[in-house]
Amino acid sequence: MLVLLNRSVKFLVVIMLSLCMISISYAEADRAEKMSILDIDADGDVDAPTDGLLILRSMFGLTDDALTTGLVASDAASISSVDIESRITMLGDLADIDGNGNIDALTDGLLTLRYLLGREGNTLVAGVVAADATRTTAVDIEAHLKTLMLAL
Ligand SMILES: [Ca+2]
Ligand SMILES: [Ca+2]
Repeated sequence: MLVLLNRSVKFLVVIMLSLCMISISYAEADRAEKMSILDIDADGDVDAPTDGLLILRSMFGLTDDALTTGLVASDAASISSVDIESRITMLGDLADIDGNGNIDALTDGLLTLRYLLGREGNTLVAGVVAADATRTTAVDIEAHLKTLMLAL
């Protein structure tokens, strides 16, 4: 009887431990999602009205206050325009969404913003892909943007 009880306790401990492991790995996956390099204002979410517009404004050449005024999410960690600029710089060539070798507001910037607004297919790419782009189809462009949504 005691042996049986002992076994059940061990069994329970094993179950409890594996449940713990499962919730830990879920928590990690959650955190990883929130570390997208497109989360420019570092508030934990990738949003069109903040992160998308910050990227677009930066591609238009805006810096400092002109870049950030009115756009940093209210729940964002206090983040300076310098930090925001450096986070956008970190995107580097990844921000060349259509893959033509240049980072342009009217193509790459608008593609990013449209994607964050939930557009897909033709409504994502129509009119905003450079003539010399290497990624031209909605499928290719969505795939590239999707990788940017993932953690570094
Ligand atoms: Ca954000
Ligand atoms: Ca480009």
